[in-house]
Order: sequence, then structure tokens, then C-alpha cells
Amino acid sequence: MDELAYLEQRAERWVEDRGRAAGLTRRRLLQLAATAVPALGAAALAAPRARATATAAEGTSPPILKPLPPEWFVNFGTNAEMRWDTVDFGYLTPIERFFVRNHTATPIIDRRSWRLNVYGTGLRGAPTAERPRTLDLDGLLRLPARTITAAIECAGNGRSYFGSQQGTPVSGTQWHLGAIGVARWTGVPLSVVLERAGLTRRAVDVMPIGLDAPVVTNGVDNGHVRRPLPIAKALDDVLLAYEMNGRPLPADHGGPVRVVVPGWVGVANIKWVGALEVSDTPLFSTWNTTQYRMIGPDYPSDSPPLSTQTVKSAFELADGATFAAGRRYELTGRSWSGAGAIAKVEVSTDGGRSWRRAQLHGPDRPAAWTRWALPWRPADAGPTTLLARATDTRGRTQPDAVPFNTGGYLFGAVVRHPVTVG
Ligand SMILES: Nc1nc2c(c(=O)[nH]1)N[C@H]1C(S)=C(S)[C@@H](COP(=O)(O)O)O[C@H]1N2
Ligand SMILES: [Mo]
Repeated sequence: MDELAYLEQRAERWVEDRGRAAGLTRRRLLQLAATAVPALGAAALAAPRARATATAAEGTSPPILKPLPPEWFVNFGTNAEMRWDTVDFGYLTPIERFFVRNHTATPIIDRRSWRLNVYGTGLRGAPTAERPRTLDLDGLLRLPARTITAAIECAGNGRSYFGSQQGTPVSGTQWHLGAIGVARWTGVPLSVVLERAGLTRRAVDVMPIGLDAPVVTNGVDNGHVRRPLPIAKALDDVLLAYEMNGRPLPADHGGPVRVVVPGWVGVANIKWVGALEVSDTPLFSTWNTTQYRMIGPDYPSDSPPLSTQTVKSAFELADGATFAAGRRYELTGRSWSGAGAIAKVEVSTDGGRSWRRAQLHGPDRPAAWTRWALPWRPADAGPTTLLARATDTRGRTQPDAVPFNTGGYLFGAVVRHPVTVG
């Protein structure tokens, strides 16, 4: 279904809802709607039908479908990060500026054949993967919707600084700080879908599974991208999102439907979700066992799977930017935390010798970011280092350095930003 057809479908539903409130029958409404209206889908969670067809972006199509102009993105192939030095938008990251992280390539999912298959031992009657409870897009659109503002940030955001700042390089995408974006997500609370699917009190884990191609690494087929959520988080604030910043969720960001897990590492936010396994025993995949855990000399061997994001800050400024001595500037940036809102941001313009409080402005939400600004009149010519250090409302402050981990995850140390005063 193209975007126009989708919007028509949304409009139809709106007319239906208002009509029902006004006591009109569905038949009468369909007559009133001047357009030819296709039969609306069956009740939510009806019998299973065809599975969604995912067309892998094959052959010549690139792994990311949207344009990646070099002034907005650093392009890593299957991944692309937002460039902080050209950030000129307001609180929300526009869709065309939002970073992309794909384990393989963006698939094109047909909205009409998309189905969410829900199964497992944590549901009444323990439906199997072969005979799941299913929900189509129309059914999902009819369930009560919620809109939230939340960041999605890759667990590896800032990974390059393990090498450049701490002298312990880690393999993997060499993100600077641009593997984050903040959007408004509209969708259905996961709790609503789980309750309707017959959730029991025995359920402990919910594993959303992506429809993108299985991930093969070094000859090992790890299957579809999937990662379990503990039932407490799944029932708390997780969304099955079908809109991003008021638009149908675009293909690169998981359209038609993705999971949004506020405050948690990016990989929890499964894109192109096609199934939910609900289990009365713990679930595992490579994404919560061999990957996305802290492994290193300073971490216990049984460290838990990553969940909440750490505190970070970024300047809206190029590395090596130049300033004229004696002129007045305003330094701007953003800070964020997965655990709370931002309580304060301190900035140093002299390599960390002295610090001043930046002025926070605009929304200051947990699991999203907070904008800040600080006036600066550089005095002396020469190189210097800018630093920004945030503290969240849980009292977590960015440290000067973080212990090494082999995945290069959660680089929350204060980033040293070199500039030149000329
Ligand atoms: N199905 C699926 N979901 C996925 C991924 C993926 O490759 N496949 N990548 C994950 C990772 S590691 C991140 S950081 C986020 C990135 O979301 P974005 O591309 O919308 O920015 O999606 C997550 N969800
Ligand atoms: Mo990620």
C-alpha cells in the first residue's frame, strides 16, 4: 500500500470512529463516504492468514533506501549516522535526518499482507508459531493509539571514542555521536496487543522478531533479528509504532510497524516486526547473549543483557571547528539519558580546567534529549578542547573515562571536542 492509500485508510477509520460516536451504522457511513471503500479488515486477532511478504532490497538496491546526502550523514554502508555539525532542526529529528542501523538491508514490506503473528507458552492455549494468533495492519490501526516522544540510540553510539580517546579501539561501526534521533512515535501499546492475544500471568519474556533477512555472520545463520524483552518492560511503556513524526513509518525505520522501547538500547527497538513470541520461560537470541552485553576485564562474566541507555552529550559543531578570538559565540548541543530527564549540563572551553553551567531550553523529557546553549567569547588564539558533561535526574553524571568492553557499547564518558581559536 502506498502512502496515499494508507492515509485514505486512516481517514476512513477516523470517519468510522466519529460516525460510531454519532450512532451511525457502518453501512450508512460507507455510503456517506463518497469514495469506493474496500471492505474493512476482520476483527483484531482473527484467524491467521498469509504471512507478510518481505522483498529484500536485492541486487543494485542499496541497503538503505532513503537519500543520504553527505552534508547530513556519515555513510557506513548498511548504517549511516547523523552529522551533528549540520544539526539545524528543532527538538525532533526530521525523518530525512534520522540515523539508520541495519543488520542486513531495508526490506520492502507490503502493508496489505503484513501480519503480526503472536504465539508462545505465555499465552492462553499456548498457540504455536505454525498456528499463531494474528493481527493485520487494519486491526492494529483500530486498537487504542498512543503517541510518545522518545529517542532511539544505537548501543554502539560513540564507539569510535574507545579508540580515539581511550586508546583501546573496538571493531564495529565507528560511530561518532550521531547514532541517535528523537521522534514522535504513534502506535499501540504492546500491553494492549498482548492482553488481546491472551497473555497469562506465567509469561516472563516477549521476543519481537523482525521480517528482514536472517543475519549470517562468519557462516553462522543467526536467524531473524530478534531480542527478548522482560515482561515488566513489555507491559510498561513499549509501543508497536506505525507512525513517525506524524507520517507512516518509513521503510528504513521499520515500516509498516516497529517496536519502540523508551530508554533502552537501539537493538531492542525491533524494526519490521512480524512476530511476537510470548514465553513462560526465558528466551535467548544472539542479540541478548553473545552480543549487546558488557564483556571486558572490568565486567563480570555473567553481566546482564544491555537495557537502559547511558548519559551522553554532543555539541552541534564540527570537529576542528574554528572560532575568532574576541568574538562572541553561542555554543549549542544536546544531552540525553535512558534513565531520566537531564538535570544539568556543564561545559568547559579550556580542556576541562573550568566548567560553566549551560542553559537548558525546550522540552526536558526522560528517554529523549534536552537542548542547551552557552555563550562563549574565546580570548586566546590556539587549539583548545570543548567538553560537555551532563547529569540526569537520577544523579548519573558522565565520567572522564569508561571501562573498556569488547563490543564498544555505551560510551558514556565526556567526549573531548577539539577546536581552534584563530
Ligand atoms: N529487524 C531489525 N530491527 C532492528 C535492527 C535490524 O537490523 N533489524 N537494527 C537495530 C539497531 S542495532 C538499532 S540501533 C535500531 C536503529 O533504528 P533506526 O534504523 O530506525 O535508526 O534498530 C534496531 N532494530
Ligand atoms: Mo544498534
